[in-house]
Amino acid sequence: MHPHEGGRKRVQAKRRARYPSRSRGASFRQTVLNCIRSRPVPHSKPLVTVTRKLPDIVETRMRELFNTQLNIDDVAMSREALEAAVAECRVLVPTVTDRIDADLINKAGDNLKLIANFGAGVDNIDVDAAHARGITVTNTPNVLTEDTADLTMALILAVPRRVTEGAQVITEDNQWQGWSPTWMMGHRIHGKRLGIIGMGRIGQAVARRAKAFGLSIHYHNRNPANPAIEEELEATYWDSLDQMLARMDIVSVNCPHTPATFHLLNARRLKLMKPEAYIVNTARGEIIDEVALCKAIDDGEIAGAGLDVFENEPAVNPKLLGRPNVVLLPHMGSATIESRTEMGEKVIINIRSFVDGNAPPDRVLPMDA
Ligand code: 8YV
Repeated sequence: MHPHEGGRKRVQAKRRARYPSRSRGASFRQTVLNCIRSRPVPHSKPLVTVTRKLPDIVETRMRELFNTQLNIDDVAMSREALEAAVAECRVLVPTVTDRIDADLINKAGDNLKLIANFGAGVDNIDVDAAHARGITVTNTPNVLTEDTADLTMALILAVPRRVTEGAQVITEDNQWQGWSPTWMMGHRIHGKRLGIIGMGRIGQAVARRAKAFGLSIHYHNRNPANPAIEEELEATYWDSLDQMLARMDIVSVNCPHTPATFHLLNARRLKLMKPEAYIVNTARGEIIDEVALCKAIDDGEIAGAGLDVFENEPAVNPKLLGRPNVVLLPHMGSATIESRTEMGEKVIINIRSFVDGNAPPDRVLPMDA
């Protein structure tokens, strides 16, 4: 054998292992062509329009993955700007501050195929109109549950225990005259009854916290919760919202805003509540008739309110302002870097699955589904 023969055979064997088709006689060029043909054809990146500034880490990833139009200034897009966006983009990423109604959806171009909402609630979107145009709608459930429940609990504590009122006493021009046995007395929450309207994910997370604070859990929902959950929370189901309202010390609104829950708490229902009862809302302002709520507080029909959401955001009924028994927060239930980042991640997963031709995990189904 030639001195190099053994080496050449080893190289040929290696090549055969690497390029099996060559060993069957196909030319090297053919092999390369086959490889190229079997590679997925890279499709152009979809145009994704994001209506508000999102956490940097989310925006960076979106720019890597998609042809992304960002709103760096974070000024809410005008109606005209939204119309121009939907006429062009393949995916729209709106937030609670954008009204994606039937009129806007009907102005969308044929390209628009997905509305990937940055938020769990989709009352800002006419989902039926989107479906009628063959546009898929997704949202971002789960990831904001715990943070929203924390903020709800903060309001459940803040109103009866006069937390913001107390915090205003010690400011730079310290007004505090010193401790007194009868000053800043609020009301105990331990042992009181909490009535939760809407026992979904957030309602249950609120119930878990409230139970640990010694509140007894009552709830109203379209259907009773799973028996295992009722047992865990020692929760009492009220089929009648009216009857529940009349017996609660604190009422927490945790249901979505739909046509069925618009003004669910109207003047008549607010009158059913005990005059010592408080109301907390971290869901949507539209669920409570805000004018009726102001009147109920004025007339002493309820003892106070803790509100994170309002009927006409960002406007707040002036009658709610400057009251010691009303704590107001600017829609910040999910405002943690963790929630907002995970909401962004969900948006990205929904878009990617959709673009890849798969069903996005957080599809919003038609209302009557
Ligand atoms: C979000 C919310 O901040 O997700 C929701 O439904 O209410 C908020 O926590 C807001 O909707 C983002 O669009």
